[in-house]
Amino acid sequence: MAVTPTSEQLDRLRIEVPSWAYGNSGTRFRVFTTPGTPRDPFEKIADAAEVHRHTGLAPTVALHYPWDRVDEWDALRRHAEDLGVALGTINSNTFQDEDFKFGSLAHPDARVRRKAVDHHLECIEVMHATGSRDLKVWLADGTNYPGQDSIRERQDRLAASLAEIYAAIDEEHRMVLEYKFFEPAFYHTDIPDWGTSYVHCLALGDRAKVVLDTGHHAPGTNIEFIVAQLLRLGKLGAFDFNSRFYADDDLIVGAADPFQLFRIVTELIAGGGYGDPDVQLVLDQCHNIEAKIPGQIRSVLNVQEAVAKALSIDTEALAAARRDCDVLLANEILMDAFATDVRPLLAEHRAAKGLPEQPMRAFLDSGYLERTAAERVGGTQAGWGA
Ligand code: LRH
Ligand code: MN
Ligand code: MN
Repeated sequence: MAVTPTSEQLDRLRIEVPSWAYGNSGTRFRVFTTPGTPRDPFEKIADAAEVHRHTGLAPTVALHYPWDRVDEWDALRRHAEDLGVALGTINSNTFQDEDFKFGSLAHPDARVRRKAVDHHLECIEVMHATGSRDLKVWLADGTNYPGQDSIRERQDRLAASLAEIYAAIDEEHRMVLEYKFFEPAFYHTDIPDWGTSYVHCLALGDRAKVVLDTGHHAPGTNIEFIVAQLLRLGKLGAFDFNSRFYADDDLIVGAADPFQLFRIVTELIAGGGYGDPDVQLVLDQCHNIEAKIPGQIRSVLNVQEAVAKALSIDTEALAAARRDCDVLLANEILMDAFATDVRPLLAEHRAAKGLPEQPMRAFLDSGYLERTAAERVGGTQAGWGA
């Protein structure tokens, strides 16, 4: 039988939402626009604040630089605070500049590497102004054809570039390094897997940690194993949550495979990462065809449901079944928790905190979408294809 999570356990959930989820996005075929799309970072923050207002789960917003660039960072920071949220992770961007066609931090030309390192130094300046803790580095670096460049030399250049950036972050900052096994490079990428990210982080120091984006693995990869291992090693810095059917689809987390999400958060909890501010849970998604704020609300609620189910595992009974090597019982205990309908419990939990029991309904009834659609004309793209 499953157990009931306490409200103190449920209260430990914090999810960071990405500014780029509120902008228009699409595939390489077309970007469809949505009425009321934010026209600048201030409006993106306002939209993100709606997610937190209705769910109480999303107190910080990740920025992508220079997709999000403002003249007055202080003003953006105050704007966020006035709306009850804070600015979070700063994501660097080394994939949309003409100079980065053949790579950035691993590029064969020292001039280009200098430019890529300088971009990160600029991101660190932004972090000072926004009060952010984490610098998230994801690189599009890699090659398309065997022989195109030396895999080994690219690793050495990458290590040197990362070391220079790491030396520039403050004591209270962290560098979180994301891996991805393909795209936009298709033969090899320079940080394809958690192991490669891990060896670079290990060389850099304690404040360098691995980012696990759930859409960045080969099909069939056991992601919860990676979660368990990185937690064991003290090197899991953050998640980028999304779901995928085929490639890096960036769909709503928990939409494609809710059982996988449950297994991932089960390992997160078991490994002591749940509620630990050093393991940041971030969404990295695009809402190409669905409404964006509701898409984000659905996402954080999906994570909350998965967490509540994982907290419903009878851990004592599970430990006993494992000791007895009772395979079927251990599996049944886990599946009991997964099969539990946690929605009534979560509605009660929200009501007790003065939040709407049904956040999605409350948001749709608030008139925010209609208001912003009337007020905002000419919303911007998230950055993809911009
Ligand atoms: C790359 C990625 C990375 C980027 C984001 C927009 O696929 O996951 O995290 O910063 O998408
Ligand atoms: Mn990502
Ligand atoms: Mn991605």
